Amino acid sequence: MYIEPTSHTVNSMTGDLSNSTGRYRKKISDLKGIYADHAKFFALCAQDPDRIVYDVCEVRPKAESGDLIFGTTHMLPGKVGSEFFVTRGHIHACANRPETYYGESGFGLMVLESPRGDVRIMEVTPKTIIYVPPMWIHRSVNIGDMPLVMSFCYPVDSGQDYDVIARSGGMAVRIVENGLGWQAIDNTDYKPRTEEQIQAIHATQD
Ligand code: S6P
Ligand code: ZN
Repeated sequence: MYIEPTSHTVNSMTGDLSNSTGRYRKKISDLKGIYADHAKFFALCAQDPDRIVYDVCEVRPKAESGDLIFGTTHMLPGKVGSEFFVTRGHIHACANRPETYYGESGFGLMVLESPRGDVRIMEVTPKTIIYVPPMWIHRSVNIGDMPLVMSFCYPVDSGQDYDVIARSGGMAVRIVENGLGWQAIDNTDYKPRTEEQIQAIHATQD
């Protein structure tokens, strides 16, 4: 009648999680339309379409409201032109569901954007917890030259809306290498959300 408690070991270097219930991988060729430099993107895909950008390993108990999903994201280092490797990014389909991320190894950023276009950029370093509040679009970026491993935890009934970013022409900022380190630059393709689009996101809350 009660769910059995479980314990899981995180390999901070590889992101492997013991007794996980699922995993998936995103290769460079899965990430079309995300990066600004299309020519460099297609060149990378032609060179090695199977180049791994990130792996997710998770524990997903039965979908009962009130429960959690938790796991790890392991991102390889790399760039498309000057733009660092990123995850697809999303807002939770039920947008008022929050999330935490914990830095296991490597150096990264969490780029957050509110429906109205406010941007926050948080550094993800080992032993740092990042709180992603309800209603924020979130995307991870590996700004280092080694893998970035993070663990995460969020409510089981969150879901992911990946189109929210594409509908606006990307997130408001892109994270690029500038010779000294990382820099956030404006995404020139970005179209701020209309009031109607903002209200549609708000309407997903329960
Ligand atoms: C899910 C959570 C993470 C990401 C993972 C990959 O809500 O934020 O598990 O799924 O970091 O990112 P993405 O944007 O491809 O789902
Ligand atoms: Zn999420």
